[in-house]
This record gives sequence, C-alpha cells and structure tokens, in this order.
Amino acid sequence: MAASTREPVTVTVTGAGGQIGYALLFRVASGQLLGADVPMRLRLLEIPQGIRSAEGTALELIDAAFPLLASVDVTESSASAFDGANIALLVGARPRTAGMERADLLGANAAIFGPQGRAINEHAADDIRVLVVGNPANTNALIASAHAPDVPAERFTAMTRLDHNRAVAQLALRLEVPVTSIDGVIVWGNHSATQYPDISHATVDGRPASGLVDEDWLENVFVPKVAGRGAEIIRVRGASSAASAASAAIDHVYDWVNGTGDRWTSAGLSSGGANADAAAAYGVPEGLVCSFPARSAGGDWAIVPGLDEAPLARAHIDASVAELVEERDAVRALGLLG
Ligand code: NAX
Repeated sequence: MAASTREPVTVTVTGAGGQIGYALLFRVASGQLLGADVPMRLRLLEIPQGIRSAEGTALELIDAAFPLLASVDVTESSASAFDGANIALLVGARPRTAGMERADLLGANAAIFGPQGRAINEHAADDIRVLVVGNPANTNALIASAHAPDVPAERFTAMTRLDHNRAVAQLALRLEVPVTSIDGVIVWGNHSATQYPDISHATVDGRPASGLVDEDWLENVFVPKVAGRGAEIIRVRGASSAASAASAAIDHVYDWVNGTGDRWTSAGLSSGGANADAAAAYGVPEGLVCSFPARSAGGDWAIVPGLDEAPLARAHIDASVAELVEERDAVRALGLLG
C-alpha cells in the first residue's frame, strides 16, 4: 500500500457496508475527502448484519491500490473504530420501518448515536471532526454531541450539503447556467421535508438570483422539488440517494478541512458555543443542530452572520426550527440526551 512521508489521517466510517458506504469509500481513499496529498487510515465500523459487506468493500479498496491508503480495518467495536480518529463519518443508522412512530425512531437512533458519541469522547483524537449522515441527521448529531462532553459541540455537524447541492442544481437547471455561476444559496433548518432552501441571497454570475425567477416558481416548484428530492429519487431509482449523498459528504468534509474562502455553503451546525450569537440572531435557540449558511476557515465552520431574511423565509425557518425543537424535546423526554 501507500508510501508517504506524511502521517496518515485516521478516517472512521460507520455503516461502511451500506450503499452510501460503497459510494463513499472509494472517493475517500482516492484523496477527494481531504486532499490529493493526504494519506489516510480507514476504519470501517459495522454491525453483524453488515460486517461481510464491509469486509468485501475493504477487499476492493485494497485491490484499487490507492496510493494514499495506508490501511483499512473493519470492526464491530466502536472503541477500535474511533481510536485516534481525526475524521468520523457517521453513516450507519436505524431506518424507519413500517408502523414505527417518530419517538421509536429517535429512540432507536439514540441507542446508536449515544454510544458512538461516548466512544468518540473516549477514544478519538483531540482534533476529531464528525459529520452525521444517518437520519434523523440533525438530532443524531445532537445526541452524539451530548454524549461527548470533552469534544466541543462545534465539532459535531449534520449533513445538509446534499440539500444545498440539490438547490444549487435546480436553480442552475432553471436558469440554464453552470452550477459554478451560482453562489449564496442557503438551506435552513432540519434535513427533512421542513427544510427551507432559500435563494434570497443567491447570485448568478454576481447578479441577484431573486430577480431572475418568479415567486410562484420559487414557492410552488423549487422549494417542494428540493425538499422532496429524496422521495423522488426513491420513486425513480427504487432505492434512496447514495452516490449523491456520498458526494455531498465529501464536499462537506473537504470544505471543513480545506476552507470555503469567501463563498458559502450550508451545513448542519451547533447553535451554541461560538455560533450562539449568530444563531440567535436568526431565531434559532441554543442546543440544536440546525442548517445555516456556513463558511469554513482554519478548520472551523462559522455561521454567516447578519443576513436579512425575507418574510416568507422567516415563516419557513420557524417551522423547521420548531420541528428540531420537538425532536430534541422528544429525545430529552426519553432521557437520551446524555
Ligand atoms: P444502508 O441501509 O444501505 O446502510 C446502512 C448501513 O449502516 C448498513 O450496512 C447497516 O448494517 C449499518 N449500521 C446500522 N447500524 C449501525 C451501527 N450501529 N454501527 C455501524 N453501522 C451500522 O443505508 P444508506 O443508504 O447507506 O443510508 C445510510 C443513512 O444515510 C440512512 O440513515 C439514510 O437515511 C441517511 N441519508 C442521509 C442523507 C442526508 O442528506 N443527511 C441523504 C441520504 C440518506 O438518506
């Protein structure tokens, strides 16, 4: 395997035997997660039902002879998986099954993300950065963070980058411009049907996007299209988004580690700590993981502060934040917040 003079970064991926894991791991190992000159050790965490699949993926990772891949280990032990981890991608989660109430779903996932948060607290490296992909991603990130009191809450993030990328792509399609022409799109709130993709600050080659599309299209086509895209993929493909989700996870971590420059993106971030004032100014109380406009510099995400909100945006943001509060209160009532 690899010969590099740099110390490898340890990247832990949970749910590695699943469909996102399969789409994600080869791109990680090729250098797209951290940079083309950063070697890595991969640790793949699975449960017994998924372990053979993860082992098969590990064999294929070896067969790809990636120059940056120093090692790949498969384990069912959280302690081993997170030992010395610098980056953790928490993909494995308990899906909603027929007849399952939301409280049951939150409880089942708390039983995964609570112990994983604890294992991260005890075993990960001091600079650990966590991206939660597994749903309900925002609240799972909150639960993991609550079980890791020694890790700053800002290091636990949830993936809303797929929603952001979908919003950028839909706007680009509508205006028949390349995605690179578009900047300043925001996804607010929860990674759920209540999310609000907002283009009121977006620009297209520097011109305000809001002047190029009408309100009817925005409210009745764009917003439901982006918020309902996951369901559309399931209808058309017969399976949930996998490669696009993996791609968004790569984008989120790459930007976190390497910085966004002046551009901004969307990320599910803690509404407390260093971000508390900016979050409160957007009407988001402390103690949530919520999607915000975000920039990264020096390895830290920060909420883009002080943007005016269109009145319509306010109502949508409030609805999504209310859902996050409900989810938080439900896990708190179950005694699952650490
Ligand atoms: P799969 O069911 O294909 O894979 C999940 C894998 O996780 C399975 O192999 C399972 O054995 C493993 N697993 C379950 N519990 C585990 C645990 N405690 N520790 C380690 N591994 C565990 O699902 P996949 O399509 O890969 O989706 C994974 C998660 O991503 C789901 O929760 C899904 O809802 C979520 N998504 C989140 C998105 C986002 O934008 N935040 C978009 C895509 C996706 O829907």
